[in-house]
Amino acid sequence: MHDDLKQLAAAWAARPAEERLGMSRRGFMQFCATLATTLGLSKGADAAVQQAIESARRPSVIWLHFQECTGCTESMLRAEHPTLEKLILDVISLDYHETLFAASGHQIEAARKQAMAENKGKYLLVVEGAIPTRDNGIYCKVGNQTAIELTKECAADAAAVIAIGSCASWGGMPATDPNPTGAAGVQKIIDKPVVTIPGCPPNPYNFLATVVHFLTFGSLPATDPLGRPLFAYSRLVHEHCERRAHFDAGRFALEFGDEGHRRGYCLYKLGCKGPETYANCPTILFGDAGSGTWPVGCGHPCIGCSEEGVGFTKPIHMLAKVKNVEPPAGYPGVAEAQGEGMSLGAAAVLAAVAGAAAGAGAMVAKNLGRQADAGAPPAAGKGAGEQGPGSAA
Ligand code: FSX
Ligand code: SF4
Ligand code: F3S
Repeated sequence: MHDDLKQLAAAWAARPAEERLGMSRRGFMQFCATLATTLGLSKGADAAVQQAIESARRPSVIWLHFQECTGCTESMLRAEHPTLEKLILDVISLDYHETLFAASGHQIEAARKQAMAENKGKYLLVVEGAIPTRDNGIYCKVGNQTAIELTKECAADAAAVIAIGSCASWGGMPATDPNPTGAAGVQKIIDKPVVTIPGCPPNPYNFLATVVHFLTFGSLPATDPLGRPLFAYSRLVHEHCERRAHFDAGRFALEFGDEGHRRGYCLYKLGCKGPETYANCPTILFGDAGSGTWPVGCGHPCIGCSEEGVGFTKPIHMLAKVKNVEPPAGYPGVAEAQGEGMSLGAAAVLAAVAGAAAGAGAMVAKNLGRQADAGAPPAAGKGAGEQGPGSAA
């Protein structure tokens, strides 16, 4: 890097974190606290998160792209929360990213090798997109190396590996039958543990919280056997869906546009895969646009985009297998009005927080998107709904 640029970068890094991130001090501290809660950390851990984010030492990130639509990166960049893109670009040192880098060809490949050598054993490897395995992986090459070769090479000296999106997690859309290229997830290619953040695209806050966990503790968060962080994927979409009361009461939309659909009834009979899909979509929401901004909230059945064996595998309108069918101890309200959502950003982050904190808190998050009226439903009690994937029926 040119000396002037180095000085500029150093001066920028020396500024207070909230300034770098374009936030007030209060907003920054609140953000750290909510991320700590998102991760299910114990009381007081927000100070550690704050310290980690404030630290000028940014981990080097090598971000590979293979068979995919680039939606993971796009959704990350399109997040409306005022600080997300700044946070992700400021808190980490993105040293290689094919779609965001201005450089190309030998220049960018040299940058990747240099970043890997300089940060040996310390960098984060993020893989976006599936890896074709058929015919020695010839269906996806970058810089004359196959995706298999690149993944192995970059994973060898990585401190941690994150597969972002369903494609990198388990094959996703490119692995749809008959899967002509033998598309597979990162876990099939390397022996190291891989944290998977499935979803097509995944929620950027789940990725962000995972990175912040790494920054804070030097390790990745606890996961289920599929590598999914428990803070985000331990519950079925169905468990915290705002239409769940209609499911329990037997009120279903039977056709798009029918009376039940217009009234916001349950979409199970239109093929909603919420009952067999583990993800925090109903509580974390998308696009920082307030309540209702997730597939079911918009009136479309969940297609199980994050769940291997469901998304891009089961026909969209096929009925879902209903997991965790035992009734919970407490029920959400039946007839409360949907609110307009709280302020931008705050809704998404707080929803992420409470939603991911695993437990009754998820209902709190959903309620944040409603108008603060007295008719808010009670929190879900402990019951079958408290079980994670390992105990699924
Ligand atoms: Fe696309 Fe990412 Fe889907 Fe895949 O997302 S949004 S096809 S999960 O790898 O770019
Ligand atoms: Fe919500 Fe779908 Fe479950 Fe109905 S089936 S309650 S729409 S997740
Ligand atoms: Fe995907 Fe279903 Fe969530 S379609 S985005 S897992 S609601």
